[in-house]
Formats: sequence, C-alpha cells, structure tokens
Amino acid sequence: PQSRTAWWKHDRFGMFIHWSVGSVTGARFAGETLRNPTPYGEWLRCRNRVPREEYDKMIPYLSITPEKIEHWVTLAKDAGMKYIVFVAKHHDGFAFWPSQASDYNYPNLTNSGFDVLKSLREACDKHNMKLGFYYSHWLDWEHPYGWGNFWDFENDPSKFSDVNWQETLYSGALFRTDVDEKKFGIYWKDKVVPQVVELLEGYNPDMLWFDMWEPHEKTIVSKEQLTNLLDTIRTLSPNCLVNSRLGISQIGEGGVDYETLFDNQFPTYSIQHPWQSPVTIGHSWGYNRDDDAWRPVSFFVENLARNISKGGNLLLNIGPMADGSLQGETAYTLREIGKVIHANAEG
Ligand code: JFZ
Repeated sequence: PQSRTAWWKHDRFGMFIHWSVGSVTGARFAGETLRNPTPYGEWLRCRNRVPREEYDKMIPYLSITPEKIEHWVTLAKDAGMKYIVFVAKHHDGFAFWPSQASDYNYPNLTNSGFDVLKSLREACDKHNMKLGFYYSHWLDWEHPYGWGNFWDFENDPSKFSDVNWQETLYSGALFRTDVDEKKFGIYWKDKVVPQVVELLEGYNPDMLWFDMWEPHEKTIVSKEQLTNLLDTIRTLSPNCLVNSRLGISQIGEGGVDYETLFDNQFPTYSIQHPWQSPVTIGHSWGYNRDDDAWRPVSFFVENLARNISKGGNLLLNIGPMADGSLQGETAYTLREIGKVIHANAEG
C-alpha cells in the first residue's frame, strides 16, 4: 500500500468531473427548479422524482467530442492538478462507456458509439495526467434492483414527503420496501461487479472512487460484497487506488488506500493516514444553472495549502454543461488557481 499511494501523496491536487443526464437541463425539470434545500444538481432525478421515460428523453442532448474532453484535461493541468476523477456512473445508473453489462450507457443511447472513457484515457495519457473513475455501487436509480429509486417501478412516491426522504437519506436508510437483499444481490452480480471489471480491464484506471458515505452496516450492501469487490480490484489491478467511501473504513494493509472526508470538509487537525477533501467549485457537483454563487480563488488556494500542510489532498469538482463547456466562473477560477501555483513552484 505504501508504494501504491506514493504518486497520490505527491500529486496532491486533482480534478473531479460530474457530468451526466441531469446536466442537460442544468438541474431543472418541467419548468421546476431542484426541489429541496441541498443544491446537488446531479440528484435531479431523485429530488424531482423524474419518471424514467422522461429522464431518458434527455439523454440524446448530451454530446461530447474528443476536443472538449482534451480541453477539460488541459484546464486541469494548467490549474496545477495532476489527476482527474471522472464520474463513470453516478446514482442515475448511466454509464459512459460501451458496457456489456448494461445497455444503459452513452455510446448506445446517444447512437454515437462514442466511448467517453477511452477518449478521456487518451487525453490523460497525452498530457501525462493520472485518471480515476467515480462509480456509484450502492445507489442506482436505473436498475430495478439497485438502491434508492422510490418513485419508479412498483413504488408509491406519495409515501415519501420531501421531508421524509431527506431524513431517510441522511439517516443512511434510503427506504425501499420492494428491494430485499436477494434482489440487491442480483443488481450487484449483474451490474456492479461486471462493470467494475470492465473499468479495470478496459481503461487501466489509476484509482476507483466509490461513493457510499454510510458504513455498510447501515446499508443494504454487505461486508462480504465489499471485501469481494476489493479483492477483485486488487487481483486485476494491484496499483489501482480505492477510497474509503467503498464502505470499508480500514485504511492501509488489507483495507482501502485513503479516506475521503465529507463533502467540502477541511480539517484543522492532522490525520495520520492518507486523506482527501472533495470540494466543488460552486455548491452543486453536476451542472445546476441555479447555482451561481461562486467562491473566490483564494478559498481554493488557501484550502489546498492547508490540506497539504496537514498531509491531505484536494479534489476540486467541476460540473460541465450538456456539451461539455463550462458554466460561469469555472474556467476563470481554475486558471487563476493555476497562476498562483505556477508562479511559486515548478512541476
Ligand atoms: C455524494 C453524492 O451523492 C453526490 O451526488 C456527489 O457525487 C458527492 C461527491 O458525493 O454526496 C454525498 C456525500 C456525502 C454525504 C452526503 C452526500 N454525507 O456525508 O452525508
């Protein structure tokens, strides 16, 4: 593990990219803004209970080119970042590569045949950037036996008031009565495991970034499922890093490689094991047109410096629009961060 994390401890600063179907409307649906207090645009499908047929109608409006992808990569590099973590499948279940395990994917449903991950891997290799993938293993709102979709299938969304689902989310029990461990196991076996294998075998990722922010005991995911998945990753790609939001808290030998803190959490104390703060440039992760309260460049530079002094990393997120271009002050902020970093250091 020591040598596996060596590059990551050196390359402190990375770019997170959240881009999916919700980016098409910038987190609005049918004339409505995102429901509920938190501004996470990538949660549109859940928040506004967008029915699957309606959500899927937005897919063809996502469109990306190799040029736009390379632009993301050079923007990251110029900002002083050394790696990219791209959302390969978020909670909406939509994959950005030609997955054999699920036809709910970009090349298939945009009729483009375009493999976003392959293009990103090529751009990262060209510019000497490391590449990791975010993969939502717990929540999946597309698969009938994935977790979290209480508004489609046989569910009665009226059982869930806006207040009530918010509570169940943060208590760790996104409540579904129609999915039991056995059904979830089918989703796990048919979609999660084969898709993670496809990512490892097809794109040689430098890390996988999982996203279960509750300990597995509070979720439908079993410890056995998680340890088996980790074993598979270690066997197929011994150098691939794994973060703590896999749902395993043990860091180091026999466990995961580093701790991901809460969203936008910057500790004022030192932590002995490798860790990172995930932070986003605005207040949403995926593009949200109503999130236009930008933070100053100094906010990011200061938190980066503080994190490094405490032995940690910073993963700074952008949420590109449907065609891959960048909203508001995103590009400006990244370039200004880069000017500060490159004015003071080499490489
Ligand atoms: C998760 C995702 O749900 C979100 O869409 C985004 O991808 C972000 C990076 O991760 O959001 C979280 C993460 C942690 C908590 C809540 C939501 N938490 O600690 O309560």
